[in-house]
Amino acid sequence: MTTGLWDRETFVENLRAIGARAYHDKHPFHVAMNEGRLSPEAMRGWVANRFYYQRNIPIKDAAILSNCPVREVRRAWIHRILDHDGNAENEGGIEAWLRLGEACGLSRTELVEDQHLFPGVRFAVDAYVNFARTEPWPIAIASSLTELFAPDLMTARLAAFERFYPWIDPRGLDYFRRRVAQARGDADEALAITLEYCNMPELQREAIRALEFKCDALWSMLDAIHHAYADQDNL
Ligand code: AHQ
Repeated sequence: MTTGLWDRETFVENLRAIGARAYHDKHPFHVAMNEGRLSPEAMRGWVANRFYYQRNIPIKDAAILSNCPVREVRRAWIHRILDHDGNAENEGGIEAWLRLGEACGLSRTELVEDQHLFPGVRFAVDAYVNFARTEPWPIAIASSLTELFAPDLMTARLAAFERFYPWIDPRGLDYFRRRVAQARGDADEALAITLEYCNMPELQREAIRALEFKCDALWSMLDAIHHAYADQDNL
């Protein structure tokens, strides 16, 4: 990569190249999921462990807000908390994920009490929250740009759930149906902020490293889940 300031197109190209190489859509566990090769036990394990990620997203976003002195950015970013925590009108993503758990045969208690949480998932998610707490707010925002690659993955996942996992009550899939559009909007918003505020060579390189870090966090969550079910012959 060159040493000077990248123009917008080059910066976006370099960000997208990280996803093309390292986003978790290529992880063998997601490949197996989207090919319909996961057992109900492995699917339930993934739903239960991903709940720990989902419940920490608003905490991560509140950390970014608490570090950000720019009112315009806070006004744009703050919706992410209610997107997950919900309010009187909208149940929010955490509630929708609990319903996904019930649709897979997990109780709300099992998810809320993290009864199935693997150490590797806890550590990856906690590392992401701590990254948001300790990195400069534009760099923490850049780490959310994995969402540039999420809509295609979630669309493929939805199709796979409907085709290969009919035992999952389809009403539990509301989370993903809503999230495809939300992820597109989130990614556009985070990209605009990153392009505007990562406006020096070193900040652009830090944004690249933030996206690499986040891809590694998502990847290592799946490593822990994949390991737990690796004895199954189709994984
Ligand atoms: O459901 C996901 C979600 O709410 C978020 C928030 C966002 C962030 O702030 O880092 N990232 C993210 C992601 C969600 N789903 C993942 C998936 O594979 O279902 C993808 C993940 C992401 O791409 O970062």
